[in-house]
Amino acid sequence: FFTKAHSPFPEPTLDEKIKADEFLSASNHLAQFFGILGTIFTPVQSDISGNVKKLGKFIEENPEKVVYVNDIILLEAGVTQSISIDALLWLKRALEFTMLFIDGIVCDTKNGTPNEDLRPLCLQAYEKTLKKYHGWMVQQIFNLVSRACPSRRDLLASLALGETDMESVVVAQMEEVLVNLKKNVTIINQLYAQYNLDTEVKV
Ligand code: EIS
Repeated sequence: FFTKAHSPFPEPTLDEKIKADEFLSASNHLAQFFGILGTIFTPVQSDISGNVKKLGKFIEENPEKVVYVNDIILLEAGVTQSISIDALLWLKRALEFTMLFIDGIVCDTKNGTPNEDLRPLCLQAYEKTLKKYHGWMVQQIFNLVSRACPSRRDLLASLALGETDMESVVVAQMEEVLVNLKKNVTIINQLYAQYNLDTEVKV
């Protein structure tokens, strides 16, 4: 699932630009990660693919103006209630959550302390990323949904798409994905900070 052949997150250019089409296909691919976790996570998958669709539409409607994710922000920074700025912000937050969750799995594995119960990692990632943007209601839903978090063994098996004895391969692929994913998220965070586009509004 995490293999390189599948849409990887783009390596940013030297001047810190992120190829938009590659970023969106990689994000869409990662959205499917939640589908693999089980049907209860389908709303998460739809939320992320919804963000990706809106951004894809913006790119289609602005041919030649958007090559990089950076272009979307530059074009829309001054627009009040820009759909694209909102979609990218939520997409970035979902990626940040997923990134920390996967990073936790990789780190625990490397430290020789893998834990079958992944819920603590899930909750830690949540505390650090999405929680403050969620109102009481959504926090409760998250809490409930996180109980369906698969075990480490089941997760790694699902991500190996049924192949057995692939645990170390999958973890290595996760580590590989994290490299550019982190770079992409960092750049988007910098741009949102620079243009003062981040918001604390809760859903
Ligand atoms: C954003 O979503 C949209 O993404 C954005 C725009 O519409 C914006 C509004 O300004 O809202 O509310 C979303 C938020 N997204 C905000 C949460 C979605 C997660 C789904 C929650 C589950 C709902 C289940 C409902 C079931 C009710 C059942 C009741 C039964 C009686 C290992 C486990 C971890 C899983 C969790 C991971 C979460 C990841 C990401 C979520 C991102 C988020 O917080 S826009 O859309 O701009 O494109 O229009």
